[in-house]
Amino acid sequence: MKLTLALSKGRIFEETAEILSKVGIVPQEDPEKSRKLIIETSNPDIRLIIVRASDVPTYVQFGGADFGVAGLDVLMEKGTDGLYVPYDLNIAKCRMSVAVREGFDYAAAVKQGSRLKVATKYVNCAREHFANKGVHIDTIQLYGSMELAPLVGLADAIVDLVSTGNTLKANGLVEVEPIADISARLVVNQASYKRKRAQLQPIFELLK
Ligand code: PRT
Ligand code: MG
Repeated sequence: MKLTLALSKGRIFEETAEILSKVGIVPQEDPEKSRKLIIETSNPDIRLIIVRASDVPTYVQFGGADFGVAGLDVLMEKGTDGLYVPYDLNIAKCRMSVAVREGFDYAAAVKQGSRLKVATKYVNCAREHFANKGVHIDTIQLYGSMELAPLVGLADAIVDLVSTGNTLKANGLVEVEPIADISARLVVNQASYKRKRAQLQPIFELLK
């Protein structure tokens, strides 16, 4: 039986491919160069599909892929219904944080009980984080370039991923509160896990 692994382009693909290649499973094309969405590997029983990072859980949940690699940020935001999430792969690490414009007194705003406008791709995570703090927020859903929102007055704060902090710095923003440590997780289709376990388990051991 052929196994299909769902990956997103960029850091998830690169870091997963690096692990796979150590055990001789080598992608036959580079998704940054090829337009192909289905990529065969040197192992005839394993193929890759290339999807948006936020679509990985959907493909796996509905059986478009047997397993996949998804950021914890995506899983926190969309939930893990219908997925088996066995391992932290410890790759694509970063943190989810609250950031504001330099000079914006976040602590004072929180203390005063001000209502904050928060721009983010992660509206569910943001709502939960601020609800736990007892801070009222209005969320503004964005799909990218969140760092811009406080600079043009769209929002008081953003909830975004930070790794080196260079993007925030380059845009005059500061990280004021960590929300969660993020890394990539293995996600598995529950039916595949039952039917193809003998084939999947050795690959899990390698990835782990
Ligand atoms: O691009 P697309 O909308 O399809 O999806 P995506 O942007 O979520 O995909 P991608 O490939 O950028 O990220 C895939 C996964 O990598 C995310 O879901 C995270 O789990 C993980 N990851 C790890 C990161 C980062 N580190 C990261 N730094 N994802 C995004 N970033 C971005 C961040 O959003 C910010 O814009 O990088 C910028 C900050 O980086 P620094 O180093 O300047 O702090
Ligand atoms: Mg991206």
